[in-house]
Amino acid sequence: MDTNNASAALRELARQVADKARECRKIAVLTGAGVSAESGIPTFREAQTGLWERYDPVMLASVDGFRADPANVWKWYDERRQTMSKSRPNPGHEALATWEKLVKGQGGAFTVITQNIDNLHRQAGSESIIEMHGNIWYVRPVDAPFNEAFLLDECPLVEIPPRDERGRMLRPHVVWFGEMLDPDNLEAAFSLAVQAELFLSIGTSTAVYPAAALPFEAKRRGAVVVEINPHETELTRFADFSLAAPSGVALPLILDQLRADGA
Ligand code: BJW
Repeated sequence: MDTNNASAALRELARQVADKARECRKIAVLTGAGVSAESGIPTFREAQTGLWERYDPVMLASVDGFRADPANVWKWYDERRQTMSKSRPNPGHEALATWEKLVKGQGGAFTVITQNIDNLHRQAGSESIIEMHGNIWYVRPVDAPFNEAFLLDECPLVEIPPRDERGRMLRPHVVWFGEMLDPDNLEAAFSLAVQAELFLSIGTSTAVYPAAALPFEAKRRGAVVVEINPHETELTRFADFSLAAPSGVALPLILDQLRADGA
């Protein structure tokens, strides 16, 4: 579906969201794997196409899995790095970056809180970004704190598992199941959610905590909550607006409305 084929109902919802957005100075956006689906990066939990259909999350996205077989986990990340290196931002990423500029140009605040590790929001031009689950292009020595992360953009990797110059084994700078998130990121994300006047939850199954708590927290503190997702989630019935469409279609429609009205 492209924006030309969007239904009248979707266009009307986009218009209503744009009307509401115009009244809001503090906007926070939570994104998940669905935002990057149209860039060719598989999501996690979708039937048939999701990564967890083919891979065991306990073995590949947990510390225990990494300890048991670091090379196996690194092979999976190396494959995903190769896929992501060929992926480009799609119209959904681009619309968010443009929306941020519009809002900031008027003195407002606009932040993308992403669960994605693929760097595509930054590539699209978003500037205020919180990467809750890390970044696939960064690594750190096993057992080292978050602030020891550094860029390792060699792709594909020559050595698996990779090591630093002191011979220490490196791990992807991402957050696995059972691991704490970077406390600074977590605090910043919740602070944005409680202050937001408009909170958008886009392309996420709203199934993985603590990120999944953010839209509910925003709603509890009075934000208007918008969900963009072709499928229903736990959030859908709590959302003030639910746009059942791909983000690469729905976000440009909202942006068109904002621009048309000179926002
Ligand atoms: C489209 C679309 C299109 C398709 N347009 N949409 C309660 C409270 C707190 C914690 C827990 C709790 N219960 C359980 C926990 C523990 C656990 C958890 O949440 N488990 C759940 C499965 C229940 N959480 C954790 O372990 C977290 N740590 C933590 O809580 O620490 C404290 C603690 C420690 C010990 C014990 C207890 C607490 C860490 C979570 C880390 C998640 N890591 C991963 C991997 C990251 C690295 C990597 O990518 O390799 O993060 S797992 C995976 O899920 C990845 C994602 O960021 C995350 C969320 O997935 P997402 O983005 O929502 O993707 P999908 O596939 O689920 O959904 C895609 C959606 O897009 C779908 O809805 C589609 O319909 C839609 N879509 N195309 C728009 N074009």
